Amino acid sequence: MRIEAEPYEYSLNFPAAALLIIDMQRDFLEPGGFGEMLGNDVSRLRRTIEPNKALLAAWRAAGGLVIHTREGHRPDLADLPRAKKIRGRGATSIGDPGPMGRILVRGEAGHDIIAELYPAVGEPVIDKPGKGAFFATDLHAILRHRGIQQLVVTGVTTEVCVHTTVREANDRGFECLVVGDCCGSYFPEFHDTGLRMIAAQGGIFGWVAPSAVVIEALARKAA
Ligand code: C5J
Repeated sequence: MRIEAEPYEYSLNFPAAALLIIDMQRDFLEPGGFGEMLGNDVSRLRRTIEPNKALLAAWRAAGGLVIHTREGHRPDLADLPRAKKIRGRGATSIGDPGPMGRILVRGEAGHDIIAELYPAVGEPVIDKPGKGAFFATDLHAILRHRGIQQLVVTGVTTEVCVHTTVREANDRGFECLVVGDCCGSYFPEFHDTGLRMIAAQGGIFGWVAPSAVVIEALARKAA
C-alpha cells in the first residue's frame, strides 16, 4: 500500500505493520489531570482524539495489530529513578497523590487510557517506565513474535514519548510512519519541529503523513 508521506512515499506492508498508540492517558489528556495541574493546555492534546479514533477504527476494521502504551510506574515506585522523581522541582511529582489518583502509577485512574481510545480485548498494552516504549518493556519481543517490521505511530507527546519511541524503533530496524495529526504536544512549536525532525535528511527517523491518507489507503485495501 502506497502512502503519500514526507519525505517520500511510504510503502505500507499491512500484515507486517502495527499501529502503536503512545500514552493516550487520562493524566495527560483530561481536564483536571496531572498535565493540566502542571499548567498545560490539554486542548492541544485533545485535538488528537478524533483523528486517533478514526484511524484506530479503520485499522481495526482492516484487521491490523494495535498496540497501546502507558507511561507509569510500579505502586512501590521501585522502577522510578530518583532523577525522574525529582525532575522539575515541582511541589507534586510522580507517585504523589494527584487529581486522578497517584500520579503516573499503574492501576490509578489517571494512568489509564482515555475511554475514547480504550484498548480492545486482545490488543497488547505496554506499561513503560520511560519515555521510549522499548526501554524496560517486552515490546520488542511482542513485535518479533508477531512478525512486525513497520510501525504506524501516534500519541502524545510528539517531542517526548513519540519521538523517543520512534528513535528507539528506528535503531532496531523498524520503519516508522508517524501520523502527524494523531500526535500532539502541549507546545505547538515542538510538535511542528518534532515532526519535521523525523522526516528531515531523507527521513532520518522515519516518515510523516496525515491520518486521512493512511485511512484512505486502508479503505483502498478493503475495496
Ligand atoms: C509523554 C511526557 N508521554 N511528556 N510523557 O510524552 O512526560
